[in-house]
Amino acid sequence: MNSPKMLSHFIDGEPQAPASGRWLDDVNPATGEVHALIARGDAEDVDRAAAAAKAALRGPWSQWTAERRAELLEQIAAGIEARIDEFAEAESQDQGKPVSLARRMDIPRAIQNFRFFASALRAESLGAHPTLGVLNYTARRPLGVVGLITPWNLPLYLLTWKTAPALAMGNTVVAKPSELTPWTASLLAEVIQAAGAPRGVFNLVHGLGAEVGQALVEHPDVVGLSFTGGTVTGRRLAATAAPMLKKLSLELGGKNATLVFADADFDQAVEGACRAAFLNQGEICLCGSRILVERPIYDRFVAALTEKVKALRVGDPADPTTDLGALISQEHRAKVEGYLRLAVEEGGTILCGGERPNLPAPHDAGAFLTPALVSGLAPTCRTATEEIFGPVATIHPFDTEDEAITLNNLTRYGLSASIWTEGLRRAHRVAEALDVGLVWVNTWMLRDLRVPFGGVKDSGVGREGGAHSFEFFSEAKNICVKL
Ligand code: TXE
Repeated sequence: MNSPKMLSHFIDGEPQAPASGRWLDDVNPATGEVHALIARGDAEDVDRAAAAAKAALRGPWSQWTAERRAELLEQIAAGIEARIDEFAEAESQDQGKPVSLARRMDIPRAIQNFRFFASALRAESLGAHPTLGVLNYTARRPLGVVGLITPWNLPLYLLTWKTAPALAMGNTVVAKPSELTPWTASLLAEVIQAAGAPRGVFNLVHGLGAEVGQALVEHPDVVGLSFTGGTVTGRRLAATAAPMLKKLSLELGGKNATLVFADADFDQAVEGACRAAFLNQGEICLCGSRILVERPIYDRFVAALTEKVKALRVGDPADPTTDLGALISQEHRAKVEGYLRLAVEEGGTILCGGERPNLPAPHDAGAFLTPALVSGLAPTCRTATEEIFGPVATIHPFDTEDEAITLNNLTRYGLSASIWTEGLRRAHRVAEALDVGLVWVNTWMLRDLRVPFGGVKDSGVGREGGAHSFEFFSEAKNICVKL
């Protein structure tokens, strides 16, 4: 067997071993094999990274024009693109998702994040407010050293979604990817360096949330934090960072509804509900895991969706015909299975799925689970309202538009929803009434990077995307000139 890959920190322009000398296992969840060792960072490593980032803020980087930074982002995009297969393989092996999905979605979207923010930077214009004899105008400056903390479900995609606007605005970065999916972040650090970023502009510290994440949140030189992850972690992070008056962006969990009205295009709605529930093994904060269907089509819809879900192929992530790969870990699969037991206790019927598939070695040791659809549950029960973050969707009938809205709004989350209807007025009316940050009509997860992205209630605080990201990663300064 080859010796495992060593994923070091990347600090001040070079790979660096952890101060502790300790390493963590990086497990391929589809096989259970340890395929890399991860630097186990601690507060000392975070301190080194923050010092490098702080020094870089005062270095040549501070003299870079917006145009030059836009060119850097394009170079980074090209650097990822040139290694797209390597990135897709790494993402799949770390996360469990099908390689085909990483190749089609995660990595192209990461590339697009850099291209998009390069164009947005070039197109940016700031306000001026002239009156007789006085000119007020707005200038921007970077925040400074920013901490980016990202989760395991869309590792490169979410890290680049923060890194691109942070660099565009002239900040320096200390990134902390999930300890479960560190590999593509290490590849990204290589690409950023090769693209010509000055040393210390992008730093990466690997390790556990409680050790590296917490130290980053507490570090006095880190003035802004952009976090995507679980709601409990987000709350803890805010409890530490808010009293230090750090700027915070929190993108947290979701328990999103798919609302299907009787006048919807039936086949498109079935297809859309299936994709929304189970893409990426259901491990996306936007997944539609509560499917609400208007009573007249409920039985027919349940039958059609069950057939579709049963036809999804679970297995070898490298097989191009695979729809669902492995869940992120054995522990996470156990959590999801726990919710399926709870669903039965709560009176639900598992219409399909929820089983460990029989797969040949080496995937017999992987964290696979067949996609499950559950009916017969009260829409207020725990299974139907708590974030499971796996291949489990519950399905519920409703009778009126008002009831559908009430059912959507009763969870503590408020990230997204999709509405399926051919009724123009209804689509707008319902979209307005939902307590969420994002609504799709007759589609799901169709993304335009300019639009505000984020949730309400327990789904988070703040918005990312286009000008919203630029606003987060900069300080606006008003300059008033008496002419
Ligand atoms: O996320 P965590 P976990 C949800 C999902 C999942 C649950 C827990 O329901 O089952 O959250 O997942 C870092 N200070 N989502 O435990 O812990 C951590 O190392 C600073 C929704 O994996 O929130 C990782 O880099 N950082 C979600 C990041 O936070 C800390 C995506 C996210 O990990 C820290 C993932 C601390 N004290 C899970 N503790 C979404 N919204 O997409 C941990 N971290």
